[in-house]
Amino acid sequence: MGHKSLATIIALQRKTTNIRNLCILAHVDHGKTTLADSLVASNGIISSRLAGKLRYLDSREDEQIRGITMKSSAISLHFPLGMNEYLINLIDSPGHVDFSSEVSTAVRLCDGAIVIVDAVEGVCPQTQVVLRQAWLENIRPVLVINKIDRLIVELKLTPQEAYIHLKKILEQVNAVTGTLFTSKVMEERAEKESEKQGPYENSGGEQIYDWSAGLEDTDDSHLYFSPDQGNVVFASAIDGWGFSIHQFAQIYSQKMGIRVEVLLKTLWGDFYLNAKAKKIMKGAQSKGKKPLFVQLVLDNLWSLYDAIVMKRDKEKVEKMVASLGVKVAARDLRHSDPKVLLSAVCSQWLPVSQAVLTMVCEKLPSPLDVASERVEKLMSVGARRFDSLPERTQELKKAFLECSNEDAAPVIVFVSKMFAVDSKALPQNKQRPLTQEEIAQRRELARQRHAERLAANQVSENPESANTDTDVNCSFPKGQHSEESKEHFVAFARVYSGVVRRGTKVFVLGPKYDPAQALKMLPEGCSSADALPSVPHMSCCTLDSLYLLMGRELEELEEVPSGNVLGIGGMEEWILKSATISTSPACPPFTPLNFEATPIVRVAIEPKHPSEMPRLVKGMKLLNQADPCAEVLIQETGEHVLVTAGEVHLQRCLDDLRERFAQIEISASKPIIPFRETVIRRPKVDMVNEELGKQQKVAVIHQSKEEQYKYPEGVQVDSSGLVTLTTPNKMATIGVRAMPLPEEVTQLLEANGSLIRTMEQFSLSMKEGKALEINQRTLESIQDFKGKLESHLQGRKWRDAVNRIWSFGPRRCGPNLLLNNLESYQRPSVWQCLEGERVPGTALRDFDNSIISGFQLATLSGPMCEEPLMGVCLSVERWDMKLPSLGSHQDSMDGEEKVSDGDSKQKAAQEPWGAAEAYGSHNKRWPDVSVDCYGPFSGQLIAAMKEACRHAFQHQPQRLMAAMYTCEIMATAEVLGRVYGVLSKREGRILQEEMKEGTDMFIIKAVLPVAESFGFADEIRKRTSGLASPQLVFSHWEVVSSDPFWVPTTEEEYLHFGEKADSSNQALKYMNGVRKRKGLYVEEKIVEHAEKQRTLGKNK
Ligand SMILES: Nc1nc2c(ncn2[C@@H]2O[C@H](COP(=O)(O)OP(=O)(O)OP(=O)(O)O)[C@@H](O)[C@H]2O)c(=O)[nH]1
Ligand SMILES: [Mg+2]
Repeated sequence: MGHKSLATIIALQRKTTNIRNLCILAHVDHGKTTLADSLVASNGIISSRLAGKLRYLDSREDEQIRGITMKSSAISLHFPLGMNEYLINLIDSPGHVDFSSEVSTAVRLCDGAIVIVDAVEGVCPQTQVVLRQAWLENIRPVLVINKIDRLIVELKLTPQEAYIHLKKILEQVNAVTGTLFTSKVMEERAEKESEKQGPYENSGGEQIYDWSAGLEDTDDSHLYFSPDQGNVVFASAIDGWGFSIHQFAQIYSQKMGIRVEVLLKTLWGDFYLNAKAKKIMKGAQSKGKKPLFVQLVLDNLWSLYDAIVMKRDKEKVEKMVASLGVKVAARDLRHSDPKVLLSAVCSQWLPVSQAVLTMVCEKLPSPLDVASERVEKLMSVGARRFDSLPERTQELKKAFLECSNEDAAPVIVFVSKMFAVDSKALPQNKQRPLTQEEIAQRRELARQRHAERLAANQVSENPESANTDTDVNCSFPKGQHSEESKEHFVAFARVYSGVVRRGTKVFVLGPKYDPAQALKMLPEGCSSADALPSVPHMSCCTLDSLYLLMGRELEELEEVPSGNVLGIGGMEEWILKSATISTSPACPPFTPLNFEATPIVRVAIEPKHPSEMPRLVKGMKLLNQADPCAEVLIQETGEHVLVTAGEVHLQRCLDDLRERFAQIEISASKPIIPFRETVIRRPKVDMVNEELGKQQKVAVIHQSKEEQYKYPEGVQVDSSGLVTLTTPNKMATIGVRAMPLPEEVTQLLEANGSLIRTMEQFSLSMKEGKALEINQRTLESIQDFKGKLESHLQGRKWRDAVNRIWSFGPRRCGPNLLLNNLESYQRPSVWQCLEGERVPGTALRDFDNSIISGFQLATLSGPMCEEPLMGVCLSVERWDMKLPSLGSHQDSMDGEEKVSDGDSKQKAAQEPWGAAEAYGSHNKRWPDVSVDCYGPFSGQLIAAMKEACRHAFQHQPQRLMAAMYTCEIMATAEVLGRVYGVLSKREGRILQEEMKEGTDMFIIKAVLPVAESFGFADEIRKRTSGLASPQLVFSHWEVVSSDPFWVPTTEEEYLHFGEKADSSNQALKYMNGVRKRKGLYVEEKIVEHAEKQRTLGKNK
């Protein structure tokens, strides 16, 4: 990068109104990096001939080889427009689903986005996702419809057809925006409503609300993409052209003498030119006329392509070139590839960078235009609301809005990710081109040395040695080599307020930092330079290097004013993945990034040579830091596990580990596929779909009698499925029954994990005697959640179940329920927080917690293959306790007598021996009871509860649940059959198939088990010669229909499957796979009557 342009950029960084921070978002392969190339070329960083081919921002080798972007990277460009100069901080993001976390990190730092849509493929799944992400972050999008050349060359549409096609694409995009907008208005309205309700509730005032209100009086016209609004550009990034209708309006207003404003309104839409009347009229479609857009814009483009690419009509081309007034080099005219000529003409006539950057500068907001709504959203974490933050924190909102460059303004920086760079790439280690004086100086030095050497050797030679240049190179400071292998991390960040300078001391605030807590601990008016007491999630450090991000290169900077994107070096010790940096301790941590992808693919990693383990561990740590989405953990088995978002992401992480972070040979296990275990209702039909009639039932009963055998001593199962178990010391007996939960309930539980966790925290704090404050909005969602649960848990079996919930599991927030169906035991409900009057410290029956712990353990790993349970309800129907002191009393104690009322503990708290009175029917002191909570007995109870749950589970028909991906595949009719073939081979299921309008493509929506997905994308690509490439996104858990424990019992089944029934059983295969991996016992059929195969002819 030349010094001049660096100086320009540094100067522009201070003109906040002229800064645009934006990212390019799109579905995979819609041309983001290609477009970025054209924009980069406009600054002379790469040659315009190479633009579109180089993919400059794809700086990694694997990105170039695979042709997809994997990391988002930033570059700063300057752009003169009229009297103004603009600074564009551009971030290119990946489109592949596996890397959607990189998109989140990019979107957070921007104020606007260029959304690209492929003119042929239209709106694709990732397009919707990125539009949603832009929406969630409150950033404004503009649209580029790219690859229009494909409509001409590939689809061979006429201009009229192309116009209709483009209109449809715009409608699709606007439909997505529309849905997002309506949902937001609804949400806001509901929020306002709830705020209003507060005082009304007390006054008892009745409110009638009009449900459609809010939508009508909110102006949404600026949200939609429309060429006449100036927020749409039509382009072909690869051929280097692009335009907005403004450009054509300008051209034709001069030619035809129509005012620009009129043309702007009519160039896009149902208008046509009445040549006779010299007027623009409405109703082109109904009158069968050519719309203006076709006549004035598309026709020209089409004839240009026709002349240059299709017909190669030299004369016509020359005429056109002359009439367009562009200059084309003679060698381009003669070039054998017509595309060269095409881009030479087009990039002068309608340069894409001009069109896109003009739109960006005019339509996207500068950092100063940040909406106050966005600031509040960024500042309030989790359930906390902006107005509940400390006052000093709220004051910082002003700093955000002002985005001031004054020295007095507090520095606020957000780091959205850390990325690794080679130490060679750092500017301080780079070989800087020498200035003239330095070269002269060095030459002089070398000459002197040379002369000295000559004198020493006393050999007379020509002093003008030819080697001076090499000497110059050699005289670089040594000592870089030792550092070379070290990884350097650069923080990808943006300044929201103040000026960041090198050497500034700052606070680094982790995502869990709480300003309210810190402000209480820290002295008033302290700064990061003072010696301060340690505050959780806060550390102090000095910023030692600041960089301008220039794609593959970094330029060192002294200071960065607010509103700019920057890189910060030397932060690896303070920041893991993301952080907030500020000079004020009142600054809240920014809301966490919205990650769309769930990391689901896990592999265990080992070094090839065991001695290299420490390097692997170190390498994995680095990888964890360098990737926003990858997770690294050590499993209970001691394996080092890497969790990634998908196969491509996994591949990249492994490559990174091998070549960069660990630099050792590693071997990765096959992907570890997660499963869930569940129970279902007893099936009414057998495996051959025959109803289980009376006759066959005999066989089934026979079988279940055999099952009885499996239960160890002390476990009793009655015919209704109630499993009763007594602890080894015979002091407690527990009866548990397992039932399947309705599917909707499981989904509801899964979706509301964080609410359940809040409820759990509340119950915990109640137990400790304090009441945790939960804000109104969270309470409402809890109420809503409870209501939904009640509506799904209907029927005799579930009577009052919601109020009887004892706990959720595993980890106290999972998709399984523990119900308290004990007649005699009333415990505080899990919905405590909803109850008006709160009595902290309500006591529980002793050992209540042991029951919960047992349930947690049981749900964390089920009996089939030690995977977590899902969708199971365990209901406790018996819990008898015999206390040692009462050992002589043989009467069954059903709890009530002994532990009747809730205040036993309260009393116990007041007087140490009070507990005895609670057990007072015998008036005997039993001091050990409170102590015993920690003793071996609670352990026995936990174990008994766990066992009871497991047996109860096993008594029901058990099933595995598999994780499912959804995928959307676009394929042409010819390869459709092969796509189906691959899908059905891998147990996939087609959900939907439709034809994409205006093309010969089919869109297939399918679900596919994660377990079958490895190599799927590759296989599809190979089988269809690269025409179809699926994007796999985790969607849900699904019950695998086959029973892993199935053996033929009915006659029909014997008939169908034979005695051994050794045809493949999908569930059994999965289950045994997991068991084998975990080192559990696997019951496998050994070949029983093996016969040696003989080659009969020979032996006889
Ligand atoms: N015909 C045509 N092809 C294009 C155009 N723009 C890009 N391409 C091609 O589309 C392919 C993908 O382009 P990229 O720029 O890598 O796409 P991307 O959106 O950056 O892809 P990811 O970063 O992987 O999401 C490349 O082969 C380009 O040559 C265009 O305007 N017309
Ligand atoms: Mg790309």
